[in-house]
Amino acid sequence: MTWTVAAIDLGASSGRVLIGTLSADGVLTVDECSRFPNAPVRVPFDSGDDLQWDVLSLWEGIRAGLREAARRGPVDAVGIDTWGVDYGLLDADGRLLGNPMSYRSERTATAVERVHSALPPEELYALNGIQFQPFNTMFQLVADTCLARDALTRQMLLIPDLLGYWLTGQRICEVSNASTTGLIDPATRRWSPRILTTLREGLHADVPAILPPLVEPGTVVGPVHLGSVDLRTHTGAPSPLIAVASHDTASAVVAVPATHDHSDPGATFGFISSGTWSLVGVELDAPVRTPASRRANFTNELGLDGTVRYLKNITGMWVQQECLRQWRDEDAGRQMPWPEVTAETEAATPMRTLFDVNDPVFAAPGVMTTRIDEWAERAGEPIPRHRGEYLRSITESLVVAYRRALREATRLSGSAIGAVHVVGGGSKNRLLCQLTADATGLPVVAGPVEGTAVGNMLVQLRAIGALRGGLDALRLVVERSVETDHYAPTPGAEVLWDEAERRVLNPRRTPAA
Ligand code: LFR
Repeated sequence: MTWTVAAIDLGASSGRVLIGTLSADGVLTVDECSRFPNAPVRVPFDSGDDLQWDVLSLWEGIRAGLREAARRGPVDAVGIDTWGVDYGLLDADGRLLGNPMSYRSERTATAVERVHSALPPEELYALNGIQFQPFNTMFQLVADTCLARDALTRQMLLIPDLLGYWLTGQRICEVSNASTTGLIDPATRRWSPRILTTLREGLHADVPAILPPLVEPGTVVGPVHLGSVDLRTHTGAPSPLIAVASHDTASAVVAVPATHDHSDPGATFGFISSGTWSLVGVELDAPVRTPASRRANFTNELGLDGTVRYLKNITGMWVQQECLRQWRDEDAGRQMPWPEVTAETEAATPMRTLFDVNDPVFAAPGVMTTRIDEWAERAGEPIPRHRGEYLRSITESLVVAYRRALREATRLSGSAIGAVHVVGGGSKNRLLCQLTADATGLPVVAGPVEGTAVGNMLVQLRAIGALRGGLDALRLVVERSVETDHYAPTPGAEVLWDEAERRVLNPRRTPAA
């Protein structure tokens, strides 16, 4: 028998509904059913502006996508994955109190200070193992306690769980995404009592009162109600919503086709989930919460089946996406086509300008070329002269960050990496993958490009009994189903990247404060 599941997969720049069909011989095929745009929207208030998510247009996109899925045939299950950390607040009737804020909204500076004065960063990291990011949910929630809507708030739902509530009426909090809140103890996979008490008693932020019950990925949430359209399984029952590994990165890591492709059997795999962000790290059985890990800003997010995703957030394709947006605006709406982006990147002089992609100056939306120029000027790097040089510099600077993160992940976790798997959009970027192999001296396996959706589907398929086994069994399905591209490191290339890393880490001139 064949099984069909629908994955709702929302990223920071677009949302999709995809259909996955598992054939009788265990091969998964993925078809896009619908795609809709997503971007944080700048909205003014009395003394400034916020970046908010247009969650209602996402909801419309999801409903239209599911209707299309139902039109194509039976749907045995539905699952949702999205970016992490952000949430909606509900009142006592379950009504959404406003658009969810985007993690790119700069509104947490005071909240970070307040949290850190109650729980110093070292103590916090020893409890939650989560890298410091000013947008971690805990800081956003503390910032929200100063707003008028706080008085009305009865519940917090992370984005996938909010959409899941709208589809099923059930309120839960799936644990892989909950780990991005900074409120979870990654060893117990439960809310951290110490953190919650400190927020409530030390900061008068009654966060514990608004948290829904935690569930592990694979939990059946409830039947999906779509209003006028019936979503039905092959047996005619209402299609269930499955809580998948709802943090997009967690789903992407499920879909890494790593089972037996390492030359060294003692080695694990490194992963790069490459999209708007690049999430770079290794999969572990237990969290690493050492002081060295905190200083390197590594995070212990939770994965499927008790795993820990030990990784670092790297500003990924974001800088390039913002440059392309900027050039489109400057060119009266003309979008630079992909073949042109690739050709100009490949033609530009290698290693001309390098910068630290993780510098917070690149976090907010806006004109990136000026920020790259300023960074380069401060660091004594040449300023890019044309688009190709900007694009090349972004790609190579990303590779420097990948190499560094993979080396740190190995050192800090004590694991050896046999191969690096690139999943997501970046897996189609040949230059990025080859340079990653060169810079790390490791073989790179690229694909699936639909990593997040594939991981989402695999967890659904296992939950409804269409697949059995652990992560290895799920990853075997990916190996069988997806063609991957393989890149071998160019002999001797690694040393060039030693110098590249030095230029980024120790620029000739000290950047201005
Ligand atoms: C990737 C991602 C990252 C998270 C960032 C913000 O899409 O989910 O893992 O740190 O978005 O939520």
